[in-house]
Amino acid sequence: MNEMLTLTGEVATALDEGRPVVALESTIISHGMPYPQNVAMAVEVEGIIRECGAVPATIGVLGGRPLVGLGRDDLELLASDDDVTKVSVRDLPYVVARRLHGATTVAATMRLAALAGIHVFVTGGLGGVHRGAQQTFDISADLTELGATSVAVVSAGVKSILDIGLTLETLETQGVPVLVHGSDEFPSFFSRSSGHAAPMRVDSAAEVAAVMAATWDLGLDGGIVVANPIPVDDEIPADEIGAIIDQALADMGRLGIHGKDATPYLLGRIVEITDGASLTANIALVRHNARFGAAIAIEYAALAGP
Ligand code: PSU
Ligand code: MN
Repeated sequence: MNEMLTLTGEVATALDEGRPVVALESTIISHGMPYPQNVAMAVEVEGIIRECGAVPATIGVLGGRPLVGLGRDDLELLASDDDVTKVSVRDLPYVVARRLHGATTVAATMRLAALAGIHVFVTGGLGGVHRGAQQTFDISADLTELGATSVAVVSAGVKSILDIGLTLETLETQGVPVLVHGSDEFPSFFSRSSGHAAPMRVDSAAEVAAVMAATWDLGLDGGIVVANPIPVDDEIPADEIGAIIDQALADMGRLGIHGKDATPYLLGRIVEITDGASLTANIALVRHNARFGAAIAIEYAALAGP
């Protein structure tokens, strides 16, 4: 175990005993949703994972300490404090050295989860290749991390604020298995459809666990994308959300926002334009992912043994 990490007793004991643990990220709390819905979502999702029989481990950096497992006060701080840095892998050393608070992205959460020995991670949406990346080179470090770090990441796919086709191409280049649960189409977060075929299809948590075991037993280091389409009842139709995303992208262009601020701006703007409807859908899909992620962690723990 890396000495820089601080695990809660609950998480450390579960890992020691080979019981299922599910990592959760904190950028989704600090920079992905407004307060107070963000902290309510974080607490609720931890509860869902416990009810399903796994141990939740929300990951973040407080006062420069990388924490695996957060208390209620930690979640409240990350949800409400203005001085929480968005931390991808390249930001980790700086926030640790400066003893800052940091909310970890998919990439940074994967890295810390792997250091702690956690193999399953649940979130809402992945970062990816931004539209126009041919010019800007803006490709999320989430994708290179998926190429390198052995954690299965459960999401509802990739939002069309990104270029979904180029994101799937980049995942293929990185050697990342992309599994879609119960559908032949890769989902686009708010919608079950994206116009892109599922690279691989699975129909149960046990099938995901079998792919995880095969990947790592083969010595193929790297992550696995598990795309779990949003439930039909919670979907926002692709054409409806498409127009809203185009407006948010145009607003961002006018304001000159780019780099690490792009994704948080777009997420916030979409909530504003939809008058909160996108937030409702976002919370619903995270709940859905938490249930599937817990089931995967339980199946994988049974395969891997204590
Ligand atoms: N997409 C979402 N919600 C989020 C994010 C992406 O629908 O909260 C966050 C995740 O933490 C993801 C990060 O890892 O944004 C990607 O940021 P960037 O594109 O700057 O790598
Ligand atoms: Mn970027």
